[in-house]
Amino acid sequence: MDRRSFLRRMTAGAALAGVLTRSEIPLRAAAAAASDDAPAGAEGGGDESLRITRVRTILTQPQGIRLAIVKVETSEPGLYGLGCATFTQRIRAVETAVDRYLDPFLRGKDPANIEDLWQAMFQSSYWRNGPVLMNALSGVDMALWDILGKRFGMPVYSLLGGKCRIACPVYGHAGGSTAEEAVRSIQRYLAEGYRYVRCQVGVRGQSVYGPQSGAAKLREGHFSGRVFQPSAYLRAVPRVFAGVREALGDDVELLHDIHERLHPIQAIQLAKELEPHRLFFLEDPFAPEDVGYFQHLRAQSSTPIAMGELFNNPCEYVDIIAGRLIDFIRCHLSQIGGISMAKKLAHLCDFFRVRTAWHGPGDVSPVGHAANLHVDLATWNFGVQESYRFSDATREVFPGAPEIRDGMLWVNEAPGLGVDIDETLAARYPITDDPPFDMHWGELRDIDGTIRRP
Ligand code: GCO
Ligand code: MG
Repeated sequence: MDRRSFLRRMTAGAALAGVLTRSEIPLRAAAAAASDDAPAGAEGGGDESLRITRVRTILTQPQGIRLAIVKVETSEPGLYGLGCATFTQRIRAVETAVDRYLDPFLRGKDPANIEDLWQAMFQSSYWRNGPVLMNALSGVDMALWDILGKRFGMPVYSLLGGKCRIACPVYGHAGGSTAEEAVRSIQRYLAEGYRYVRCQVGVRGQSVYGPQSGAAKLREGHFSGRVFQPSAYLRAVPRVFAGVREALGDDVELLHDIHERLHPIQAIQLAKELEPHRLFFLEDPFAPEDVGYFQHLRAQSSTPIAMGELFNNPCEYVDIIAGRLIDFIRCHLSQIGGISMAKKLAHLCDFFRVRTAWHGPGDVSPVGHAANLHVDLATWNFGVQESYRFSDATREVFPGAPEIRDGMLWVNEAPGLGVDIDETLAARYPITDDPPFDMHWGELRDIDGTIRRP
């Protein structure tokens, strides 16, 4: 192929199909340098003719939480990748984004061009960011890394630079309405070898994020559904933490999630009041809409701050990282762009001494937890990992799911992400569409009926 016909082919290809093959990307540089033909496959490695043949979602809920898996199939029989695209509250919208938009967009493309495909998917809707499209894209991104690892026989953490640690410390979820209850709950984790425990605090009569405590006497005229009063919660949390520290001493690392439930000035008060109890981190003190408050918090308290599970968009996190306003970034990998974006974000954080603590609740599938873990292993500035206990049913549906031992999460050393899905078993746990928006989110109110953040 001469240089002119090559450039014509590139222009036509880019305009009509958006296809950049692995052999064309280095060739473009060669063309710019006015060199002659380069042999196909000059960059070496892999099968040049490998193509994406199908992209589809698999929805399942073995543990009662709707999960969305993306499967990217290739032209090589048996070679496929899996990713997590779980946005449980809007799962049918993600399914549509993957099956109706990304599948036709990606068929015929080279699965090895991960960065190029990421950018192409990202630009392809023109209006971008937002949880539905980012989950769809992230699921594909993770699956492409999975394929790459399987193809070259390496675990994804190796492709990302190799292990910085043997396994990753995780935190468990404890809580109680009194210090005594919380201590008992934390001790169960310590007995299993955990060194980090997140402790949530129940308030009688209120629907807090975490442990539920008994009902309170209702007053006539008060809202009688799921009630949350920020000031009652603000008073309860420091009391419980004082008792927990006194009972358990300094060894255990304690964490707490405000879940953006307080008014911003109350979150600042709580960070100050918790200072004597030396938290490992205080999570989500503000909603993403209120990130402007971080500088006020920072000026008044040295309690370490973690933030990020609700972020989608670099505009939301770049400034608070570069401004040294948080200590831990805890984005949800499938909300921000999968492994490709997580590694960029981890590197950005590295320059500002911010550590990672990726979001790892039950509405991240075992494939998503594996993605967290592979990034954790390859990240020097790793902080801690949130963990979730998979049931036996979940482990059967997802063979190879990462395992917790002695308070650490262990990867299996299989190529790729190391987690598979048994589609026959997954089909035995069809997702429930009714109610379409579970967990009663959107129904939390103050006693006067005012909607509160979930
Ligand atoms: C956490 C989170 C989750 C979210 C949930 C939303 O820190 O683990 O706050 O529990 O509430 O993922 O669907
Ligand atoms: Mg949280």
